[in-house]
Parts: sequence; structure tokens; C-alpha cells
Amino acid sequence: KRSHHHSVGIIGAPFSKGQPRDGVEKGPDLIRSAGLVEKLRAQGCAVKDYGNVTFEEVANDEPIGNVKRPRAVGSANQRLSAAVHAVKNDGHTCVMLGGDHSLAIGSIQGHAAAKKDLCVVWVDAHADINTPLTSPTGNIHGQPMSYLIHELHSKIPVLPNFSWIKPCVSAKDIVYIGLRDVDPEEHHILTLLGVKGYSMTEVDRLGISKVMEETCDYIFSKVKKPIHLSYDIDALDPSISPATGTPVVGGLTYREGVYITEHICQTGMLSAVDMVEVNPKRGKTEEEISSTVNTAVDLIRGCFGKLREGNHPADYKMPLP
Ligand code: B3U
Ligand code: MN
Ligand code: MN
Repeated sequence: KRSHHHSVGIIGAPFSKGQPRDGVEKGPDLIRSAGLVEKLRAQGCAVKDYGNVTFEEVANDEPIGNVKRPRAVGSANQRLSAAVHAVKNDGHTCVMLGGDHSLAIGSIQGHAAAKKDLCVVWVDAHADINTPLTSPTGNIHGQPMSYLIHELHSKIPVLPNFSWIKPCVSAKDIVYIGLRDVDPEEHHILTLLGVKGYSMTEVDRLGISKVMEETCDYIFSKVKKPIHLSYDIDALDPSISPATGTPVVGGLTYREGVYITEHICQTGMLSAVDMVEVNPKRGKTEEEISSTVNTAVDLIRGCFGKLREGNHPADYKMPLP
């Protein structure tokens, strides 16, 4: 066990056009309002809040095939990518607060621009690996991985405002955790590419501690690569985080969700985190909203050294009588 000094750079991405439901653009400010910065500082982190990325209005964003709002999503992610790149160049672990999961395109791209050879741990009920041609919905938040994986490059058609994207992760450097709603087309892609994944079935079979041990053995099997943790709040069970666009029953418990962050933290290799798909407008009560937002905050705290056993500063001195 080590006590580690974390330097965190926070960037908000209030963007919702990777999916059809309003409200997910409120995620960044809500997560901040729940005290994220103060809580990270109280646990010993140095924190710089870079504020929110601003996005351009895109007129006449007609679908391309069935892909919805390609120009807005492409442009937003290009801006986010530059912002994440800057946070990484300043030497911080980057925390990107979404927004919908299409933002992983820019977040991972910007991270990869600063750090060669990274790996991705994708915690989600969904695989988000549809290509524009396999997507049953046309929503880009169900597609981000397809644009980023080298092995899928030849399957991706040209889209407006997407030409800046360069595939930057190998299929073998990705691990999924929490899957339970995967389209047939996505299942075919995962099988074809041999992508490592722990669905809820494997979480049930092995337990979360074994899942995390195997995940880290797998991603670090050759060299220790920087980790990009892309955390969709819908990976957790809707009983804990109901305020999200596409809740799916049978998800991770709060304890399993936090355990993932504690384990990734203790590798010392966490380099960027996405916390996405918190949507207050999908909560039916204030309690549903606060439970979802507070869980997002606790997951981020777990990424930066908060332990459930308790913590104390390395230089702590007991008060003398
Ligand atoms: N796989 C479906 C549904 C979905 C993906 N991500 C979310 N929902 N949140 C799709 O639209 O690609
Ligand atoms: Mn997702
Ligand atoms: Mn999801």
C-alpha cells in the first residue's frame, strides 16, 4: 500500500449530441456541485479545474446514412481532444466529465496524442463499438470505440468533421468490464478482434477482485502502459445510478464499481479518466439524481487514492496533550 501524490486536471464537456436525450450536458456542473474538487483536495490531491470546453453550434447537421449529428459530434470531439492533450502536457492525470460517451473519441485521442501506447479499461453496460454501418440506432455514443481501434479502420466510412481522428489503440490493449447489453453486430466485432472482456457473467463467476487482478495481468503483460479508464455510469446497477440515458438492470454494485477504481489507482498507471452519461433529467426524484451524482464523485475519488479503510497524510502528527 502506498500513499501517492496525485495531480488532477479536470475538464468538463457539457455535450449531449452523441445520443437523443437532453440533460446529459448538465453532468459536468452537477458533478462539480457535489464537491468533486474540494473532496479530491481533502484527500491530498493537487487539483486544477480547466473549466468546460465550449462547443460550436453546427447548422444543417443532417444524418449521414443512419449516423446522427456527425458534424456536431466530430467538431466537439476535436475541441475536447485538444483540451485533453493540453491537460496531459501540463503533467496531470486528466478527468473528463461528460456529457455522453461519444466524448471518449476526443478524450482518448487527446490522451494518445500526449502518451504513446496506452491501454483502455472500458467500464460500461454497453460495448460502444458499433461502426457507423452496424449501428442499429445511429447514435454515436454507441460507436466511439470503432473510430479509435486500428483493426477497425478499414470498416469506417468517411464522415464530415471526423477526418482528424487517427486510430490510436490496438484491440489487444482494451478490456471491457460490466457488459450486459451488447448488439449482435458488436458481439461479432468483439469476437472477431478477440477483445478481452468481463461481462456481468464473468463478474458473477469470478468476483470483482479476480476480474481486476486478471485485467491488470492482461494489460501489463508486456510493458506497463498508461491506463485510460472510460467509466460509463450505466455500468452500475440502476438501483444506485438511475439518472442515466440507457439504464440496464443487473449491473455492478456500488462496492464493485468502487473496487474497480481502487484497484486501477494502486497500479500507479492511471493517466486519464472519463466519467460519462450522468443525466439528471432521467432521474425520477431528487434522491435518484443525488445518488447517481454522488456515486460518480465517489468513483472519481477512488481513482485518486481514497480508501474505504481510511487514509491519513504521510506527515500526520498526533496531537500531544
Ligand atoms: N448498442 C446500442 C445502445 C447503446 C449503446 N450505448 C448506449 N446505448 N448507452 C447503440 O445505440 O449502439
Ligand atoms: Mn457508454
Ligand atoms: Mn452504457
